[in-house]
Amino acid sequence: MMTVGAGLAQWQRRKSGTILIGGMTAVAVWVSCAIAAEPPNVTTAPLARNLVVNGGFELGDRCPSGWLIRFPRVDLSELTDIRALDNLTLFWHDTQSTRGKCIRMDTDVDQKEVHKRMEELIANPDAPPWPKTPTRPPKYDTAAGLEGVSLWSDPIPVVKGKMYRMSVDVMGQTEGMLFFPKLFVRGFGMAKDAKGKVVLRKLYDTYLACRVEGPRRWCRFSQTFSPTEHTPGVTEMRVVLFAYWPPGEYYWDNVEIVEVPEAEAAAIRAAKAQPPKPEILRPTPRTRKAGESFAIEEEEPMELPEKKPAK
Ligand SMILES: [Ca+2]
Repeated sequence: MMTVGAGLAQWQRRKSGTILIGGMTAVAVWVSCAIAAEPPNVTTAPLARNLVVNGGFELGDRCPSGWLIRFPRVDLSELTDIRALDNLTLFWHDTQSTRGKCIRMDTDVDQKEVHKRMEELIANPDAPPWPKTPTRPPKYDTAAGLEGVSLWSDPIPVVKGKMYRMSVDVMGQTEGMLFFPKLFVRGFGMAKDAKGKVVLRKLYDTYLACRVEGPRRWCRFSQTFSPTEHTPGVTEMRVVLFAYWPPGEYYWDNVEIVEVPEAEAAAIRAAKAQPPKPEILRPTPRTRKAGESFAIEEEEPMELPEKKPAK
Protein backbone atom coordinates (compact mmCIF):
# COMPACT_ATOMS: atom_id res chain seq x y z
CA MET A 1 0.00 0.00 0.00
CA MET A 2 1.23 3.50 -0.78
CA THR A 3 2.13 5.50 2.31
CA VAL A 4 0.98 9.10 2.80
CA GLY A 5 4.60 10.18 2.28
CA ALA A 6 4.91 8.27 -1.00
CA GLY A 7 1.55 9.61 -2.13
CA LEU A 8 2.63 13.17 -1.40
CA ALA A 9 5.95 12.59 -3.18
CA GLN A 10 4.06 11.33 -6.24
CA TRP A 11 1.76 14.35 -6.01
CA GLN A 12 4.78 16.67 -5.88
CA ARG A 13 6.16 15.03 -9.02
CA ARG A 14 2.81 15.51 -10.74
CA LYS A 15 2.78 19.15 -9.72
CA SER A 16 6.14 19.61 -11.37
CA GLY A 17 4.70 18.45 -14.65
CA THR A 18 6.51 15.11 -14.95
CA ILE A 19 4.75 12.59 -17.12
CA LEU A 20 3.91 9.57 -15.02
CA ILE A 21 3.21 6.15 -16.39
CA GLY A 22 0.99 4.66 -13.71
CA GLY A 23 1.75 0.99 -13.08
CA MET A 24 -1.84 0.12 -12.18
CA THR A 25 -3.83 2.10 -14.69
CA ALA A 26 -1.10 2.63 -17.28
CA VAL A 27 -2.01 6.18 -18.16
CA ALA A 28 0.14 9.24 -18.58
CA VAL A 29 -1.05 12.03 -16.25
CA TRP A 30 0.02 15.61 -16.52
CA VAL A 31 -1.06 18.67 -14.61
CA SER A 32 -0.01 22.29 -14.44
CA CYS A 33 -1.47 25.11 -12.39
CA ALA A 34 -1.34 28.86 -12.62
CA ILE A 35 -2.56 31.63 -10.35
CA ALA A 36 -4.31 33.57 -13.03
CA ALA A 37 -7.63 34.78 -14.29
CA GLU A 38 -6.83 32.98 -17.51
CA PRO A 39 -6.13 29.32 -18.33
CA PRO A 40 -2.49 28.53 -19.13
CA ASN A 41 -1.53 28.00 -22.75
CA VAL A 42 -2.93 24.90 -24.36
CA THR A 43 -0.04 22.48 -24.80
CA THR A 44 -1.46 20.18 -27.45
CA ALA A 45 0.52 19.98 -30.67
CA PRO A 46 -0.93 22.39 -33.25
CA LEU A 47 -1.64 19.63 -35.76
CA ALA A 48 -3.76 17.61 -33.34
CA ARG A 49 -7.44 18.17 -34.10
CA ASN A 50 -9.73 18.61 -31.12
CA LEU A 51 -12.49 16.01 -31.45
CA VAL A 52 -14.67 17.79 -28.86
CA VAL A 53 -16.98 20.17 -30.69
CA ASN A 54 -16.96 23.62 -29.05
CA GLY A 55 -14.58 22.49 -26.27
CA GLY A 56 -13.84 26.17 -25.53
CA PHE A 57 -17.57 27.00 -25.12
CA GLU A 58 -17.38 30.01 -27.47
CA LEU A 59 -20.05 28.86 -29.96
CA GLY A 60 -23.79 28.82 -29.51
CA ASP A 61 -26.84 30.97 -29.38
CA ARG A 62 -28.50 30.81 -25.98
CA CYS A 63 -26.33 27.97 -24.66
CA PRO A 64 -23.02 26.43 -25.81
CA SER A 65 -23.57 24.25 -28.87
CA GLY A 66 -22.48 20.62 -28.62
CA TRP A 67 -23.24 20.40 -24.88
CA LEU A 68 -26.33 19.26 -23.03
CA ILE A 69 -27.85 18.17 -19.74
CA ARG A 70 -28.80 14.47 -19.55
CA PHE A 71 -31.18 14.21 -16.64
CA PRO A 72 -31.99 10.82 -15.05
CA ARG A 73 -35.72 11.22 -14.34
CA VAL A 74 -37.16 9.15 -11.53
CA ASP A 75 -40.01 7.83 -13.68
CA LEU A 76 -37.86 6.96 -16.70
CA SER A 77 -35.10 4.38 -17.06
CA GLU A 78 -33.28 6.46 -19.68
CA LEU A 79 -31.71 9.87 -19.53
CA THR A 80 -33.71 12.84 -20.76
CA ASP A 81 -31.73 15.25 -22.93
CA ILE A 82 -32.12 18.96 -22.23
CA ARG A 83 -30.55 21.34 -24.77
CA ALA A 84 -30.25 24.24 -22.34
CA LEU A 85 -28.32 25.29 -19.28
CA ASP A 86 -30.50 25.48 -16.17
CA ASN A 87 -28.98 28.76 -14.92
CA LEU A 88 -29.30 27.27 -11.45
CA THR A 89 -26.35 24.86 -11.30
CA LEU A 90 -24.94 25.44 -14.82
CA PHE A 91 -24.07 28.84 -16.30
CA TRP A 92 -22.44 30.03 -19.52
CA HIS A 93 -19.87 32.29 -17.96
CA ASP A 94 -17.70 34.98 -19.57
CA THR A 95 -15.87 36.87 -16.81
CA GLN A 96 -13.48 34.27 -15.32
CA SER A 97 -11.50 33.69 -18.50
CA THR A 98 -10.00 36.21 -20.88
CA ARG A 99 -10.20 33.46 -23.50
CA GLY A 100 -13.90 34.07 -23.77
CA LYS A 101 -16.61 31.92 -22.33
CA CYS A 102 -16.41 28.96 -19.99
CA ILE A 103 -18.80 26.82 -17.94
CA ARG A 104 -19.54 27.70 -14.32
CA MET A 105 -21.07 25.04 -12.09
CA ASP A 106 -22.64 25.73 -8.69
CA THR A 107 -23.01 22.58 -6.58
CA ASP A 108 -24.26 24.53 -3.53
CA VAL A 109 -27.93 24.18 -4.55
CA ASP A 110 -30.66 22.17 -2.83
CA GLN A 111 -31.03 18.88 -4.78
CA LYS A 112 -34.84 19.11 -4.72
CA GLU A 113 -34.64 22.54 -6.36
CA VAL A 114 -32.43 21.03 -9.10
CA HIS A 115 -35.05 18.33 -9.79
CA LYS A 116 -37.79 20.95 -9.89
CA ARG A 117 -35.81 23.03 -12.38
CA MET A 118 -35.08 20.02 -14.61
CA GLU A 119 -38.76 19.05 -14.79
CA GLU A 120 -39.53 22.65 -15.66
CA LEU A 121 -36.96 22.68 -18.50
CA ILE A 122 -38.16 19.31 -19.86
CA ALA A 123 -41.66 20.78 -20.14
CA ASN A 124 -40.40 24.10 -21.53
CA PRO A 125 -36.72 24.69 -22.44
CA ASP A 126 -37.40 28.46 -22.38
CA ALA A 127 -38.70 28.50 -18.79
CA PRO A 128 -37.11 31.58 -17.17
CA PRO A 129 -34.52 30.97 -14.43
CA TRP A 130 -35.06 31.82 -10.77
CA PRO A 131 -32.57 32.36 -7.93
CA LYS A 132 -31.64 29.46 -5.70
CA THR A 133 -32.72 29.30 -2.05
CA PRO A 134 -29.70 29.74 0.25
CA THR A 135 -28.53 26.38 1.62
CA ARG A 136 -27.76 25.53 5.25
CA PRO A 137 -24.91 23.51 6.81
CA PRO A 138 -24.00 20.73 6.75
CA LYS A 139 -25.27 20.92 3.13
CA TYR A 140 -25.54 17.17 2.63
CA ASP A 141 -28.91 17.77 0.90
CA THR A 142 -27.30 19.88 -1.84
CA ALA A 143 -26.30 18.76 -5.34
CA ALA A 144 -22.74 18.67 -3.94
CA GLY A 145 -23.73 16.05 -1.34
CA LEU A 146 -26.12 14.01 -3.53
CA GLU A 147 -26.09 13.84 -7.34
CA GLY A 148 -23.42 16.38 -8.27
CA VAL A 149 -23.66 18.60 -11.36
CA SER A 150 -22.96 17.22 -14.85
CA LEU A 151 -22.66 18.57 -18.38
CA TRP A 152 -22.44 16.17 -21.34
CA SER A 153 -20.89 16.57 -24.77
CA ASP A 154 -22.42 15.30 -27.99
CA PRO A 155 -21.15 11.85 -29.12
CA ILE A 156 -17.65 11.64 -30.62
CA PRO A 157 -16.79 8.78 -33.03
CA VAL A 158 -14.18 6.32 -31.73
CA VAL A 159 -11.59 4.67 -34.03
CA LYS A 160 -10.79 1.11 -33.01
CA GLY A 161 -7.29 0.65 -31.58
CA LYS A 162 -6.60 4.38 -31.18
CA MET A 163 -5.15 5.97 -28.06
CA TYR A 164 -6.52 9.40 -27.17
CA ARG A 165 -5.52 12.21 -24.84
CA MET A 166 -8.12 14.18 -22.87
CA SER A 167 -7.26 17.60 -21.46
CA VAL A 168 -9.17 20.33 -19.64
CA ASP A 169 -8.72 23.58 -17.69
CA VAL A 170 -10.46 23.59 -14.30
CA MET A 171 -10.81 26.14 -11.50
CA GLY A 172 -12.61 25.16 -8.31
CA GLN A 173 -12.74 24.18 -4.66
CA THR A 174 -10.06 22.21 -2.88
CA GLU A 175 -10.66 19.39 -0.43
CA GLY A 176 -7.42 17.45 -0.13
CA MET A 177 -7.06 14.18 -1.99
CA LEU A 178 -10.57 12.77 -1.46
CA PHE A 179 -12.91 15.04 -3.44
CA PHE A 180 -12.17 16.65 -6.78
CA PRO A 181 -13.97 17.44 -10.03
CA LYS A 182 -13.75 14.77 -12.73
CA LEU A 183 -13.76 14.76 -16.50
CA PHE A 184 -15.39 11.47 -17.45
CA VAL A 185 -15.18 9.84 -20.86
CA ARG A 186 -17.95 7.30 -21.39
CA GLY A 187 -17.79 4.88 -24.32
CA PHE A 188 -20.90 3.44 -25.99
CA GLY A 189 -21.57 0.64 -28.46
CA MET A 190 -24.29 -1.71 -29.62
CA ALA A 191 -24.73 -4.59 -27.19
CA LYS A 192 -27.51 -6.80 -25.82
CA ASP A 193 -29.52 -5.50 -22.90
CA ALA A 194 -31.05 -7.65 -20.12
CA LYS A 195 -33.90 -8.69 -22.45
CA GLY A 196 -31.51 -9.73 -25.24
CA LYS A 197 -32.35 -6.74 -27.42
CA VAL A 198 -29.37 -5.05 -29.14
CA VAL A 199 -29.26 -1.41 -28.05
CA LEU A 200 -26.70 1.38 -27.63
CA ARG A 201 -25.18 0.81 -24.20
CA LYS A 202 -22.41 2.23 -22.04
CA LEU A 203 -19.47 -0.19 -22.32
CA TYR A 204 -16.54 1.92 -21.14
CA ASP A 205 -15.91 4.54 -18.46
CA THR A 206 -12.78 6.39 -17.41
CA TYR A 207 -12.05 9.72 -15.79
CA LEU A 208 -9.43 12.38 -15.41
CA ALA A 209 -8.99 13.43 -11.75
CA CYS A 210 -8.91 17.23 -11.61
CA ARG A 211 -7.24 17.90 -8.26
CA VAL A 212 -7.34 21.68 -8.37
CA GLU A 213 -5.06 23.72 -6.13
CA GLY A 214 -6.63 26.60 -4.30
CA PRO A 215 -9.49 28.87 -5.33
CA ARG A 216 -9.25 31.27 -8.32
CA ARG A 217 -6.55 29.17 -9.91
CA TRP A 218 -6.85 27.58 -13.35
CA CYS A 219 -5.23 24.14 -13.53
CA ARG A 220 -4.78 22.13 -16.71
CA PHE A 221 -5.06 18.34 -16.57
CA SER A 222 -4.22 15.78 -19.20
CA GLN A 223 -4.32 11.98 -19.46
CA THR A 224 -4.23 9.31 -22.16
CA PHE A 225 -6.83 6.54 -22.58
CA SER A 226 -7.63 3.70 -24.99
CA PRO A 227 -11.39 3.09 -25.10
CA THR A 228 -11.29 -0.02 -27.33
CA GLU A 229 -8.31 -1.78 -25.70
CA HIS A 230 -10.52 -3.93 -23.44
CA THR A 231 -13.95 -2.99 -24.82
CA PRO A 232 -13.65 -3.35 -28.63
CA GLY A 233 -17.39 -2.78 -29.09
CA VAL A 234 -17.09 0.94 -28.27
CA THR A 235 -17.95 3.06 -31.32
CA GLU A 236 -18.58 6.48 -29.78
CA MET A 237 -17.78 8.41 -26.61
CA ARG A 238 -19.07 11.41 -24.70
CA VAL A 239 -17.30 13.75 -22.29
CA VAL A 240 -19.06 14.40 -18.97
CA LEU A 241 -17.88 17.32 -16.84
CA PHE A 242 -18.72 16.49 -13.23
CA ALA A 243 -18.36 18.42 -9.95
CA TYR A 244 -19.78 17.62 -6.51
CA TRP A 245 -18.19 18.05 -3.04
CA PRO A 246 -17.33 20.50 -1.47
CA PRO A 247 -20.33 22.75 -2.22
CA GLY A 248 -19.30 25.73 -4.31
CA GLU A 249 -18.35 26.97 -7.74
CA TYR A 250 -16.35 25.12 -10.39
CA TYR A 251 -15.22 26.44 -13.78
CA TRP A 252 -14.35 24.49 -16.95
CA ASP A 253 -12.74 25.56 -20.21
CA ASN A 254 -10.75 24.19 -23.19
CA VAL A 255 -12.00 20.61 -23.14
CA GLU A 256 -9.99 18.57 -25.62
CA ILE A 257 -9.74 15.03 -26.90
CA VAL A 258 -7.06 14.41 -29.51
CA GLU A 259 -5.66 11.27 -31.11
CA VAL A 260 -2.23 10.38 -29.71
CA PRO A 261 0.28 10.02 -32.59
CA GLU A 262 1.03 6.33 -33.20
CA ALA A 263 4.75 6.58 -32.29
CA GLU A 264 3.94 8.19 -28.93
CA ALA A 265 1.11 5.71 -28.30
CA ALA A 266 3.52 2.82 -28.99
CA ALA A 267 6.01 4.27 -26.47
CA ILE A 268 3.29 4.57 -23.81
CA ARG A 269 2.13 0.99 -24.48
CA ALA A 270 5.73 -0.25 -24.25
CA ALA A 271 6.24 1.52 -20.90
CA LYS A 272 2.99 -0.02 -19.66
CA ALA A 273 4.20 -3.50 -20.67
CA GLN A 274 7.42 -3.15 -18.60
CA PRO A 275 7.60 -5.67 -15.73
CA PRO A 276 7.14 -4.09 -12.29
CA LYS A 277 10.31 -3.09 -10.44
CA PRO A 278 11.46 -5.60 -7.78
CA GLU A 279 10.42 -4.70 -4.26
CA ILE A 280 13.05 -3.13 -2.04
CA LEU A 281 13.78 -5.45 0.89
CA ARG A 282 13.20 -3.83 4.26
CA PRO A 283 13.92 -5.15 7.77
CA THR A 284 11.08 -7.17 9.26
CA PRO A 285 9.41 -5.30 12.12
CA ARG A 286 9.92 -6.74 15.60
CA THR A 287 7.20 -9.22 16.58
CA ARG A 288 4.96 -7.81 19.26
CA LYS A 289 4.26 -9.79 22.41
CA ALA A 290 0.69 -10.76 23.31
CA GLY A 291 -1.01 -7.94 25.17
CA GLU A 292 1.57 -5.39 24.02
CA SER A 293 -0.32 -2.60 22.31
CA PHE A 294 2.56 -0.42 21.26
CA ALA A 295 6.22 0.15 21.95
CA ILE A 296 8.15 3.39 22.22
CA GLU A 297 11.73 3.01 21.23
CA GLU A 298 14.09 5.87 21.92
CA GLU A 299 17.79 6.07 21.43
CA GLU A 300 19.84 6.52 24.58
CA PRO A 301 21.54 9.92 24.68
CA MET A 302 25.17 9.57 23.59
CA GLU A 303 26.54 11.28 26.67
CA LEU A 304 24.77 11.23 29.99
CA PRO A 305 25.12 14.40 32.09
CA GLU A 306 27.64 13.85 34.83
CA LYS A 307 26.41 13.84 38.38
CA LYS A 308 27.77 16.73 40.33
CA PRO A 309 29.53 15.57 43.48
CA ALA A 310 27.62 16.39 46.67
CA LYS A 311 29.18 19.21 48.59
CA1 LIG B 1 -13.35 29.50 -23.56
